[in-house]
Amino acid sequence: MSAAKSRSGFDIQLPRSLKAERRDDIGILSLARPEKRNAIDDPTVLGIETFFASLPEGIKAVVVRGEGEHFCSGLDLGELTARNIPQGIAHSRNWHRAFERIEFGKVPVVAVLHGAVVGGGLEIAAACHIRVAETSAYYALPEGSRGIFVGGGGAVRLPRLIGTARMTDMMLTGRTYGAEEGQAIGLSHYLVAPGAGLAKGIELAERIAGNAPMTNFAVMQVLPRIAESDPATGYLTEALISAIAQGDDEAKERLKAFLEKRAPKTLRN
Ligand code: 1HE
Repeated sequence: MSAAKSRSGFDIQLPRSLKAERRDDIGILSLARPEKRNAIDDPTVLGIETFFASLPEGIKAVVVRGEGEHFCSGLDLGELTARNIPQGIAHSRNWHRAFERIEFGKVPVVAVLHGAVVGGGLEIAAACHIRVAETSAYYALPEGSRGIFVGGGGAVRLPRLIGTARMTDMMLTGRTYGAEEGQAIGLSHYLVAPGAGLAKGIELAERIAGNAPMTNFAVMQVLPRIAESDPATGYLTEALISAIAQGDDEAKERLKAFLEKRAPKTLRN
């Protein structure tokens, strides 16, 4: 374990496989085990949970990236053989807890993807709110060929992103998607040149950080729940959260700024 505070601005202990860095109100979490292609072992999962559970005040968005040639090769397969069934269930539940901290944590998270985004790596990416892919990125679910199944929330999140049929194909046939195909089917939101992902991720995180906090809260916490509700519950919840958001002082100031021509117009960017 290494203390992260003095160098990075984060007062937490992280395993060596993770590095945290603060750039003003943006946190950057790097998967930092490139010699194992950022394979995720138990300390890394716990470290991800700790990082997102203990984000300091003032961090308004986070970027997750991988060091080396690949974003993440998924579960550390070396650990797998040692587990029995109850331990396997507990292990999967650890991943669920950690990635829940990403999806329903304090701030929006931008994933910057390159190289292999496979297995558990794709599951982390799916838990993030925005995905930026470099053209080197490719996506796979090798669980099928390894005789196992996804265990990091992929069975819930990936069908919502790309559909059950595509996920079935990836798992049964080992089909991979390249970066352009991934962009076309909705795995990534943005596609950028090799090496340009981090800058794009930070640019997007800064934009997110500039939103009213209530808007980010509503988009992260309420929108996914509305999307999963029956329409009547969804409309009611939407009415409630939109009234709460617009009642906040920040919203009032932003609307006033627009009416007084002090705020930017909504132009094509
Ligand atoms: C690993 C892992 C790993 C690399 N666990 N050690 N994931 C997979 O099935 C993908 C497995 N990995 C690969 O297919 C390849 O490593 C890559 C395509 C990602 C990269 O290839 P390459 O040629 O750049 O690297 P490499 O030579 O294969 O790997 C370098 C080292 O990393 C090597 O160890 P070394 O001691 O021989 O140097 C590899 O063994 C090691 N390594 N990937 C352990 N994943 C919650 S459930 C989630 C379930 C899953 O994620 S299943 C999918 C697992």
